[in-house]
Amino acid sequence: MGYTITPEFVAEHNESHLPTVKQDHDALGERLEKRGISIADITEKASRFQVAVPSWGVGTGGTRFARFPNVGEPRNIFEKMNDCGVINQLVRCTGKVSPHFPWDKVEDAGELKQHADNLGLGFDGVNSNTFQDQANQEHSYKYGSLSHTNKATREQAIAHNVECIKLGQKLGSNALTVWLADGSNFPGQQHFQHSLERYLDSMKAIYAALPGDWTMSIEHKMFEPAFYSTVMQDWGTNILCAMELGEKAKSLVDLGHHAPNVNIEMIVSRLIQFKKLAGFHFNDSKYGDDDLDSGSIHPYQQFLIFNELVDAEYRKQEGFNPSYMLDQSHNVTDPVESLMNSAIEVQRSYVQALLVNRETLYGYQESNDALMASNTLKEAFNTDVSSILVMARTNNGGAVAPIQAFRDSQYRSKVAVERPSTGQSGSGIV
Ligand SMILES: [Mn+2]
Repeated sequence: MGYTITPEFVAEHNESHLPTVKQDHDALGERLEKRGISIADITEKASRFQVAVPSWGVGTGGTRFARFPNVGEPRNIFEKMNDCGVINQLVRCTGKVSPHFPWDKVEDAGELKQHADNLGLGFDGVNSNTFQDQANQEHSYKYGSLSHTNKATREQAIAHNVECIKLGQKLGSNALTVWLADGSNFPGQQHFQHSLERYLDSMKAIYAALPGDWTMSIEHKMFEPAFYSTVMQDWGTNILCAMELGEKAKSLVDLGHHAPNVNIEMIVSRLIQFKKLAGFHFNDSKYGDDDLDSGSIHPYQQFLIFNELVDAEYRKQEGFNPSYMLDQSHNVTDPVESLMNSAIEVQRSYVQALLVNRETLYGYQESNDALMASNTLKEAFNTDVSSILVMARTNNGGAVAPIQAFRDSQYRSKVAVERPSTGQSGSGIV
């Protein structure tokens, strides 16, 4: 099982902090009460919030130029699960892990499921990988996979996705996320319509293999690795394909997969309206698909996205059941620390959005009071909800200060002894 942080260690870490935390929470409770908000209700909702972590997120990522490995990196899915277990133990809002195949493929899925059960973890959506060639692969994906001009290559990519579904079923997952790197680097290189037709035909074959209670999450991305055109490039193409494929196909929003300054919260609203929002890959970015920690660059944007999500929840919007996940790459931080930080920041946006007085906002919208409508959102965003997050976490057995607790435990240096470097890692920017 490897070295792990014990509940006793967490309890000891919490002990000295808890009286202050309670005071802060009570003080915030009094202020919120004046705004007609029950802090007990909000804290309860916060404690039920969940965001999944990606298996590839616990390894050090890299850029197109280099990768700088960290000591004590997980060498396989079992060690990745151990790290994810520590994350959830300290933050208590990351109970599910999203695996990526074939990186996380194991001989015995039952053994992996048991390992997850022992750590109190479940599995989120499974991810296929047709953006790189595997050893001994018959057909190369150099010129595409599901949309490739060659039928045998497409069939190989379809078979891989179907295999991912079967592996996911054994792990208790109920979603397949398909991100496609297919595209072109030169004008004229690819026939736009024909390549999308081939993609759709392939996706129909995968959809046919999808169990009844599964979701097919389609992930779009504007560019990279293709630099001129991408087959599944934006939410427009995404929702069109999801509609064409059927009810179980929905669109996944990765925050970094849009052009700078795009109004992502509005895309989210559109997807909600047409019952096509599969969920999210949360991360942040300054320039492109930077995969930076959630809320590190544009926390207000993340809040505005949650404003749409909480609004849909408030209105009891039909067919609204998105799944939340982090999708990041860590080059200069410890991945466990960054994932904990991001999970907390995503949870923070959710809690801030819960503070928006919806009826007041609707009133300002109806009377065209632009300034007060905006200020209603700002009031919620500017409220420091840290004590709610701490209380939600510790009520569930988590740590008051997860990063401090992680550092004090010396987890990384202890597992480094058990994990000599292999020089390989299933991680990257996806
Ligand atoms: Mn993603």
